[in-house]
Amino acid sequence: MKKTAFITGITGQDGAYLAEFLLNKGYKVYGGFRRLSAQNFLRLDELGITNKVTLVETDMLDASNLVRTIKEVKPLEVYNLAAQSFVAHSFKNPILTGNVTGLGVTNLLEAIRIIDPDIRFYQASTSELFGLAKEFPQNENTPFYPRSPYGVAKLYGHWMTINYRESYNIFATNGILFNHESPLRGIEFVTRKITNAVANIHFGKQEYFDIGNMDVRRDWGYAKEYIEGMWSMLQADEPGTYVLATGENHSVREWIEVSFNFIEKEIIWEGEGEKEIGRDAKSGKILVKVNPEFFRPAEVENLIGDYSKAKNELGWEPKTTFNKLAEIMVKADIEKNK
Ligand code: NAP
Ligand code: G4F
Repeated sequence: MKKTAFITGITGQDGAYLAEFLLNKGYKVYGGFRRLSAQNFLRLDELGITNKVTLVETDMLDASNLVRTIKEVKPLEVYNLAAQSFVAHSFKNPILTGNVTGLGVTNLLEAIRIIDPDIRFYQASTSELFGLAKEFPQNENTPFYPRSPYGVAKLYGHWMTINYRESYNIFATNGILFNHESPLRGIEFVTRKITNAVANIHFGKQEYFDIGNMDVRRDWGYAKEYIEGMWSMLQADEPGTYVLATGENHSVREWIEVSFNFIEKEIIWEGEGEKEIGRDAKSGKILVKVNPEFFRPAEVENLIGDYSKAKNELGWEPKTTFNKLAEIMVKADIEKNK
């Protein structure tokens, strides 16, 4: 008989890739989506799998709906990927973020506890838990210090997952994933914002783009590889916590420079702080402008992950380098913007 998985947040970047991966493994895949005034299956459409998954109307805010869904779907594995996942937005919507990204986890865990505690549960934890990081690189034992309403909400979800494991013996696992990107990444996140703008500039559709703090550093990997790690975590003998990362980090500034290289432009930086700009070395045209609108009330300056536990216990390793990831994303955006 086919294994059944339920993915919350199937319309998001990771949800779409995970659905594709599980379908290829022979799973029957159910995906939770929110009712919106206009449907949003763009990523599933892009992967050509909208008709291969069973879409179920769910909202992380409605516990009764989650109980009904778990009862009807009868999944063997549940992947909780739904969240208000944009850190900047969480400063403007802290209560909504707390409800969806934090309490939503408990709504789902309660549904599992009530209906079928043998379900294996994956919680999408995040490197944002480390925030103002206390050690470098960060691993499963590094102390947490979240720096945004999003980070705090995820910390709550992280600990609830551990609590349901310890209190009710549920196979409940946390994946602490560092930033992972792809051509399906939301346009508001910095990597995709940049690769999309670079493609627009290439075609003369845009002159320049605004940016926030370019000196922050992130450990960026390729989303398609990270969702395989999620699946591996639920196939392990025991539930636990695993970091997935690349073990390398780079600044936003480097991401900009590398992305422009693919359209054969070199950036020369001028000025400082809010006055900084990036010019095309050849034409002298301004291509990048710092705009304080994109600064955050509190910043996570520097993250870098140690994935050795995942490597040793799950055999998981990242494969795509920083340059290759930028190439994949710039090329995909050039193709889409043609
Ligand atoms: P994403 O693209 O923003 O997707 C988030 C998903 O959550 C979307 O399907 C969204 O639906 C859904 N959602 C939002 N509010 C909801 C609600 N009230 N009820 C039901 N669904 C709701 O995020 P992602 O990049 O795929 O990330 C997947 C998960 O991993 C998230 O939990 C994120 O916080 C976490 N994470 C991501 C990264 C990363 O670098 N990508 C790293 C660590 C952890 P709509 O399409 O309707 O908005
Ligand atoms: O791309 P970002 O918005 O991602 P952030 O904040 O690291 O969060 C992402 O990764 C987390 C894992 O660590 C996930 F949990 C979370 O759900 C999300 O997927 O910003 C990255 C960095 C930040 O420091 C931000 O201040 O880039 C900086 N940045 C500079 N200029 C910008 C911009 N970020 C955005 N989005 N837009 C800018 O113009």
